[in-house]
Amino acid sequence: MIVRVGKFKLEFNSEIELKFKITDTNNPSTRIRMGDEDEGEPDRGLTVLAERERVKPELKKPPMYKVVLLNDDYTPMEFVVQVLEIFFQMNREKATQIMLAVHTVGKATCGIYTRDIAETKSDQVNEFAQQNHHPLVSDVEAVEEE
Ligand code: TYC
Repeated sequence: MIVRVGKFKLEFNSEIELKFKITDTNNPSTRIRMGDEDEGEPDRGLTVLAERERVKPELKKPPMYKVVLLNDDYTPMEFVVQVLEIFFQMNREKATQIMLAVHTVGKATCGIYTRDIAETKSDQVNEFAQQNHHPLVSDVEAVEEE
């Protein structure tokens, strides 16, 4: 018996068991031709379908964290606006809007980041406020996953 597998032409003179794996994932089926084409023999072979490879699960998105700015009664509004401009790259208009949201609601999100970046930003804000003798505090909160 002659078996073609890809480029190979194999000849067996007794019964055999073949085990193989289709590795070309773009082409999930392959023809195993049996019967020597060169000798004009008919193809008594078969088409083999690849078993679906267990697909690796997609990489999960990292959990995200909000940097939240908290209201207090003493930090000057102008200082809060500057903090938002410096540490969260906001323009004056956006910074003023967020500062007023904190002032009226009690807290507001200034940005969403991966954990390390959120914690670093929050630490930087708190440090900067302390250095300038303002009680302004920010905190980090996990974003709810959907
Ligand atoms: N409430 C402060 C005031 O009236 C202003 C302020 C805004 C303070 C936002 C903190 O995160 C803050 N001066």
